[in-house]
Amino acid sequence: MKNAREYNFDGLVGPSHNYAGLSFGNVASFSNVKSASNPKQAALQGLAKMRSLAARGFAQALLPPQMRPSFRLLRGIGFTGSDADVITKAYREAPVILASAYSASPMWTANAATVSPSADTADARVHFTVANLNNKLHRSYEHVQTERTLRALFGDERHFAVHEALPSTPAFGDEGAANHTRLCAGHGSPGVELFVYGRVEFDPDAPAPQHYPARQTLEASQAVARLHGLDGTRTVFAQQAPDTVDQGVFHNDVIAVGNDDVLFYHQRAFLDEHGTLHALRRAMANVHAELRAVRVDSSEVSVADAVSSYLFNSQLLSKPDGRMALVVPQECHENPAVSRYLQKLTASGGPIDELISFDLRQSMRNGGGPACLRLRVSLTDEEAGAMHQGVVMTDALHARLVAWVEKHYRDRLSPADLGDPALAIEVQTALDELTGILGLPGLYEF
Ligand code: SUG
Repeated sequence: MKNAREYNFDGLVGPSHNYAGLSFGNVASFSNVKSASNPKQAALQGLAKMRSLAARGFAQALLPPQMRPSFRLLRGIGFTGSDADVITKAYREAPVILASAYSASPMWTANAATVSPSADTADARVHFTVANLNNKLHRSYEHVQTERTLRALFGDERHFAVHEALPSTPAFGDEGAANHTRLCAGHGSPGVELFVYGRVEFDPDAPAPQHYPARQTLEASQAVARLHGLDGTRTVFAQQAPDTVDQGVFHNDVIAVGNDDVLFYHQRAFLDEHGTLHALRRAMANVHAELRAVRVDSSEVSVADAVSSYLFNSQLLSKPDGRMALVVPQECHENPAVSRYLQKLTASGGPIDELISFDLRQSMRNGGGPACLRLRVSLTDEEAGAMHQGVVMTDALHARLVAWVEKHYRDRLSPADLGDPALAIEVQTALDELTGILGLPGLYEF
């Protein structure tokens, strides 16, 4: 077993963070449509989480925001002229598409890619498959920059393999790590990879949600497992309960989270709860680990409470004493049933004995909690040394980024502001400067 640590790569919120109601099936996104956002506060809230977890000794890094608006998207659908012309025309004729081109959704890096650590893969490299996010227009073009970013950070092919996104078609709907969990005895030893999907494209009889879209297909999950060279005896595929998706559980990480040998999940997470646990236990026996399942009953926390509080969109982090901390959004304390449950959980003598809460309200209003905001990458010491170092969170980087945000970000962005061509120039100026701070020249295709 090698010495390995889990790095959390949080998405740095971009300067165009806004509420455009673009994610049908995501209750928060729909509820806050067209309200004004505060990009400055959003970025500072995210940075505060990163700094605080780094200060606790957890390995913390970041993924930079993407360039916005996407002129490639806007010009590709027929808006012409100068950049200012393109924005003005798009705002007049297709404001929802302009909002899609301006979306700061790459902040939810749990959807950037699926990652398999080197302990699990056939060629002993860390594998990344960039998510195509093809279910929503505003996320469907993220993969181009995400691939570029991951190659800039993990360019050393002796240690890392970055795969481009799967074919962008409904059969291969892929939302990345939000539907993937790894269970293991320790980060440096082989683990079991659990892929959770919402529907099956090529089986018309398979159950599927009726109201909201299932964004991840079995076919996509299987493709990622193949690309990463995973061992079939240590890979489990499980379907989400379709009626739970219909209640707003648009990714599995809204209803379950795993870490080391612990799976913290809601009773209604999986279509076949017992079958899923059985498959996990059998697979974990192959890596000499025993599953510790922490099940939350509907009688204690309803699916509706789980969705509104984002209890399961939490980070489960291993502490040096072997216990685990649950990183929750503050909304969990504001929901009486969830707050009661959490008090009981931490006093139960089980694996989770501490809560760490953050105010992530700006992201939460678009349906993104602590777990959405981070991509987990387990790295051996050698691999950690081989990645780009400029994105690793330190006090010094935190201070520079706070000053950068204070300088460039607006504290109010309303839907009408997206029609102002000056915003595009502000975003470009900010991100250009960011490449210098992070030591990533050429990160963006201007
Ligand atoms: O894809 N919201 C994101 C939230 C992603 C949360 N990620 C995880 N659960 N891992 C989404 O639905 C809203 C954008 C808007 O409406 O402006 C949005 O894209």
